[in-house]
Amino acid sequence: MAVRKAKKSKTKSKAKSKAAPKKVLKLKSKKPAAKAGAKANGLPKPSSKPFGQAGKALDGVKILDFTHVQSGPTCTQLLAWLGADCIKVERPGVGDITRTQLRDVKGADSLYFTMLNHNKRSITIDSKHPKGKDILNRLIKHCDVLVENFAPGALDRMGLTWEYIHKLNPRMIVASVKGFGPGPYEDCKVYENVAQCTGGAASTTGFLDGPPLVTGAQIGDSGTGLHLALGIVSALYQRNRTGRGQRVLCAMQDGVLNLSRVKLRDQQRLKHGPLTEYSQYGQGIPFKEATPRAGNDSGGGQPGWILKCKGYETDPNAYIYFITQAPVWASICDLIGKPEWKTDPEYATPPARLPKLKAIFGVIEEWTMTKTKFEVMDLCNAKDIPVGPILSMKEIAEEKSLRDTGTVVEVDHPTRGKYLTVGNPIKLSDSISDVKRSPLLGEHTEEILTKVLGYSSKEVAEIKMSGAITPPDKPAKAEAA
Ligand code: CAO
Repeated sequence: MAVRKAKKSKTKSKAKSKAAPKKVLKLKSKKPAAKAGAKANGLPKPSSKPFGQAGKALDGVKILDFTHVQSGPTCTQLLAWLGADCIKVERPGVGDITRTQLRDVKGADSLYFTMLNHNKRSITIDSKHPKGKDILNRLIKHCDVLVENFAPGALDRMGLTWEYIHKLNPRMIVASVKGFGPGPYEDCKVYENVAQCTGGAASTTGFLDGPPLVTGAQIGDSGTGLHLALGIVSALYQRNRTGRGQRVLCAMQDGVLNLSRVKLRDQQRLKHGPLTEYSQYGQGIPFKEATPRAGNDSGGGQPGWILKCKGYETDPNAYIYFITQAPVWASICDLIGKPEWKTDPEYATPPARLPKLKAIFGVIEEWTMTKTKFEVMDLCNAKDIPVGPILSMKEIAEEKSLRDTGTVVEVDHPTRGKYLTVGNPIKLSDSISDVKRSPLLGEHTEEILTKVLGYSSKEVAEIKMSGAITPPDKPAKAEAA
């Protein structure tokens, strides 16, 4: 193997050296390298401001946020944390349906809503009202990106087709989450678990002898929101060259499948024999046509399993994920009191261990059950053995290091008081995220109408009277009286 690699690199360097003279000539014809570098790609001179004090990554980007529930709001919240001005349009009197879903504090926006809509401004507009449409037209002209995750066809039914938006503002990027891409299911409404099931996650999650399982991580909603955010930032970058907007579509099925990529890998490997790292192989259970559910087997080449720790009888999270990584096998044997396994040919090599993984993990578990999950963590990490304690949400909420990095943040809210949220998991050294509470319904309606869209106070009064920004059952006239 090593000889082959060396040969390859020799061939490469030969090819390079043949092409080299041309490049040297080109460079010579330019200005000195340092000066050319400073002007590369038309970039400004590197800022002399301290890191973190040169604004935010997406400063100046204006988002018309037409999102609701989870997938779309996750995306726009990320963009807002990165500095974009996010104007969330909500239906008068109702708002994003999650404001009232799973409510824990009477009369206050739910945690479902508050934890997905930080750093945004809220404007209420009836998008089907003629005056509401006028406001939306102004917003479309003002903003760089429209993000939506309505049911298929809903945006068109509001009159906001791609053709209409593109004509009004050719620079606008229109980004959508839908359940499915074009095809037989494109008109279907989709929620998280539908996406997990249709994207290949559920059929490959759970135990072999049980039904398919959905996972607690919101890979369909938040996962697709993440994908969409990358699509939007890329479209903004391309717009710098082309000057025009484009459509960005992320289907939740596609997003889940992207995250289940290794399972499609395994589907194809099945043609060439059993999947030896799946524990059913060691148990002599034949494989069928499709990638099976693998329980807690690790997805990669290093066998792993969840093992009981001290206290598991009463604590549902007294478990640890234990990986029998080959290079540290000897350390594992010493730690669990099985030094003889280091040299026994039945245990010494990964292929010899594969058929008896269940029994091996059983022996390791006898050891882990004598320790707490944190003791196992400390003992194993001291020997470079990869393990992961099963952390409860309570433990995560109380974890100091996550507070210190801003990954878990305490936020104050005028109607619900203090609550915990997950801050921006993407850390940029020159664009520091601060987490601001979610807006109350319509909190910024007047501010946006006057300061952003330039309506006069007389016009705002007229708009209010028209019912375009107020709930239908509470006309502005009655409110004013
Ligand atoms: N003014 C007036 N009408 C408004 C409005 C506003 N500001 N905001 C929304 N509406 C209207 C829409 O126009 C739509 O009306 P029509 O159907 O009559 O045209 C209506 O509200 C409902 O919108 P919707 O169809 O998106 O909402 P729903 O509750 O019926 O469906 C969901 C919800 C999530 C299933 C659907 O939006 C969907 O499939 N979205 C795409 C996939 C997605 O993001 N799913 C993730 C959801 S999180 O688990």
